[in-house]
Amino acid sequence: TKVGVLGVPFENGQPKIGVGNGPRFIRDGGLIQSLKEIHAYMDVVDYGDVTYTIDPQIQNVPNMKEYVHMVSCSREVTKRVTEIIKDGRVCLTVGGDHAIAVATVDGHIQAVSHDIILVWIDAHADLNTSHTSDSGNTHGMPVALLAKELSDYWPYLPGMDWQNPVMSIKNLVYFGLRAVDSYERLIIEKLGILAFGMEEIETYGIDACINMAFEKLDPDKQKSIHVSFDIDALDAFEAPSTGTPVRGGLTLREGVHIMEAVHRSGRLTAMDLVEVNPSIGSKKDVDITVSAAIHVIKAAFGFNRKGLKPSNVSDL
Ligand code: DIR
Ligand code: MN
Ligand code: MN
Ligand code: MN
Repeated sequence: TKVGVLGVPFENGQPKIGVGNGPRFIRDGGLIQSLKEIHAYMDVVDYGDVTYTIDPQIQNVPNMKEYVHMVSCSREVTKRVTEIIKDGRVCLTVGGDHAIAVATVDGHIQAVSHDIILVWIDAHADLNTSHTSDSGNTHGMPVALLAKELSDYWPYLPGMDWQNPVMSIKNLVYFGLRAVDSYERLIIEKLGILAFGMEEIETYGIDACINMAFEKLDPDKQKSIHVSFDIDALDAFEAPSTGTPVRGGLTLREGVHIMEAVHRSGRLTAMDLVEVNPSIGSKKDVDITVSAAIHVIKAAFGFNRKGLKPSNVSDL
């Protein structure tokens, strides 16, 4: 397996400082080594962190805080993600807040020239537009920016011309929802978006939910998969160091179970792990959150809880 790791220390999509240190803490927590230890064929390249300069031409947009930052950073992230995937690597992007996912999904779509499936694992739907958002925080907007079904609901977005809303909401599935705003709920129901919120996960169990999702979105098993994993999808006890924790969430085991199924599909092409904020909580909280993030990532890239067979023994 060839993996490319990209850090995006972006924190202007929401008001809490510290989430920009996510990439550093997750690397220091042993990310690269943990990936390399999954099995003997892991080929991991760390592409470092994305840097960007503000484009002075870009104007702000009402009710999109730090819009200019988001646009300037996104341009750079899209380019880098496209390059990594075109190099034949699965792109793992470590955030940073969730506003960066507009660019990672866009970069993925530009690299593969066919439909993708977007698996959005989050307590929140991130489906607000600048008109519906109560907070004006752009990390609550990425799915709405990507969805072509919602393109008419946006004002003109200067500097976003590179970003075509090419993603159909028909290729999206949510896992872990439990803090959904009223207009987000309206859109989910009106457009019939596939969503396994906490209630559905309790009703059917996590394994049935992930199987239903793949069967519905990609019955021919041909599309490449993008997973956007907001660490706040996990329960607040499992991942306390995050900007908007919500109780009653996924266990780490459920998060790992989803990612093992994604790995087994063989079609993971890009994954984001976002919203780890090392400035929130105690040192122990930060350690728990970072290690949860690494567990989820390892499962996505083939770590198996059964253990590995010794590589020099053909028959056991
Ligand atoms: C809320 C919170 N729906 C908003 N969103 C968060 O600000 O739009 N997303 N926390 O992760
Ligand atoms: Mn969230
Ligand atoms: Mn999110
Ligand atoms: Mn593998």
